[in-house]
Amino acid sequence: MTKAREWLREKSIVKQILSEANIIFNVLDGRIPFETRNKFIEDTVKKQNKKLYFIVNKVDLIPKDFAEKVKKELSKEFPTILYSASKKIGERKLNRLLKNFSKERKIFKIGIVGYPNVGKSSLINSLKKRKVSTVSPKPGMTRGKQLVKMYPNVFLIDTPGIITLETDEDLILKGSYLPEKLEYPVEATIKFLDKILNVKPDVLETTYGIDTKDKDSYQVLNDIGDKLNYKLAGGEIDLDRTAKKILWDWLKGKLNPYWI
Ligand SMILES: Nc1nc2c(ncn2[C@@H]2O[C@H](COP(=O)(O)OP(=O)(O)OP(=O)(O)O)[C@@H](O)[C@H]2O)c(=O)[nH]1
Ligand SMILES: [Mg+2]
Repeated sequence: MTKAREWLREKSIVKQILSEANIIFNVLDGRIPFETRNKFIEDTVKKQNKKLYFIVNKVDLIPKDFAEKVKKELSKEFPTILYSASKKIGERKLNRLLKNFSKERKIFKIGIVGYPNVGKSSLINSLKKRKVSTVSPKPGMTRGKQLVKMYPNVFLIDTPGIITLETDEDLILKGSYLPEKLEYPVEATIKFLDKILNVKPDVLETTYGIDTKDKDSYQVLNDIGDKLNYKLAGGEIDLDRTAKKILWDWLKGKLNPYWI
């Protein structure tokens, strides 16, 4: 479980950023848009009467029809823009929005917030068209906040990822936790595989070239380890190493299940 003290600290960082910014871009991972929403952020923004946009990032990793469905659902609550920082999808739309802000006679500070690893820093780099912020598949890359000027009156604020009080295993499912920090990577991966087997077993088949039919998550983990040839000295499959590899593939966008 993330420690209560950590959560309180995070909460105070969000509060500070949310009060400093007058517009919020809440970045979501397009593969798991609903799980990377953060009720605390949304409630705070509503209370402060500020404008929030959902930026559904990484849409290059999901099918178009799924992305459209996500947009339709999310738009019921906040304006939603489909985006890909790597493939430049949605960039024109977002640039136009920033340009419109630049024509107004007031300062716009846009807080770029969201879970770790959803692509907040990547979004800023793609809008700025150069590397102003460090990007990494390692969740927790960005530590402090950083102000990036887009126009004389328009600024983006890069922020550290924000989580809520939840278990390490839940955070792993959100791509927001370092596999190396897990006490039991195999257990967390089993839980992750259970979820995938439930909603998108075919991605395991295409990513690892295994068969999932009538198999449970433990067998699937074994089969993936076998396929990767991750073996211990005695010849058994190295489940620990296999588990971490699967989690890293998820963080790196190489294993891409998706669900609403
Ligand atoms: N395929 C794909 N990968 C992306 C996209 N945007 C970001 N990534 C990858 O996602 C990972 C995390 O990106 P970051 O920009 O560092 O994410 P962040 O939200 O700033 O992460 P923290 O600073 O750790 O909170 C990196 O490996 C990026 O290359 C995208 O649109 N598509
Ligand atoms: Mg970052």
